[in-house]
Amino acid sequence: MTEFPVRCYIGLGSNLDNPERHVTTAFEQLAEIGGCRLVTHSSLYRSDPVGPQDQPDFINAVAELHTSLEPETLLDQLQAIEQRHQRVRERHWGPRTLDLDLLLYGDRQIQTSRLTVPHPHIRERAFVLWPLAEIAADLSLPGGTTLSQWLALCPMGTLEQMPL
Ligand code: A4P
Ligand code: MG
Repeated sequence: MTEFPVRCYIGLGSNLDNPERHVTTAFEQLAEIGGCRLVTHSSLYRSDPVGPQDQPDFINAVAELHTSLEPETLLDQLQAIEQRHQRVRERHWGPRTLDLDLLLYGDRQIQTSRLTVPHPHIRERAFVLWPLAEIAADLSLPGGTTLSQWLALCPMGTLEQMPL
């Protein structure tokens, strides 16, 4: 942890063009970012789209990354990986080949023009909270709550853990 002192969690999502492949390839690409170590990642999860319904189901997962990069430098690296997946931004909450969200950056609360951390919608999204709980069940969150408290308010809904 000393070389890469900050523990981060990254949310991965895809619903286009073989989503499982996009997400599993992204695990490998996260592991290759300089200044970071990929510690673990969750299983893959399938769920109905949140937001516009006229799009395919999503595959989601969460990865734990330890890093020495500053938050916006890490965001640059995440966006570079999205670009390698031919990510096209067409509509808000619309379909995408790969979305990488910086969910948590240590216990920091960040608000800049490019970055809001914790990611603004985490606490109401089963497709983030349940994969996070798989790899970090005892997590405390900035502001003094715990992941268990958020999970208690967020049913799994259509979320399904996929077999390995
Ligand atoms: N940005 C600000 N904070 C962050 C952060 N913590 N991590 C900025 C990453 N980026 C952050 O992102 C737009 C801008 O947000 C970036 O340029 C960055 O500077 P985007 O990914 O281009 O925009 P978006 O995808 O339209 O918005 P966002 O907020 O990433 O979408 P969401 O909230 O991820 O929602 N249903 C299911 N079942 N599973 C899903 O994964 N995803 C979405 C997208 C909708 N429905 C879904 C899923
Ligand atoms: Mg995003």
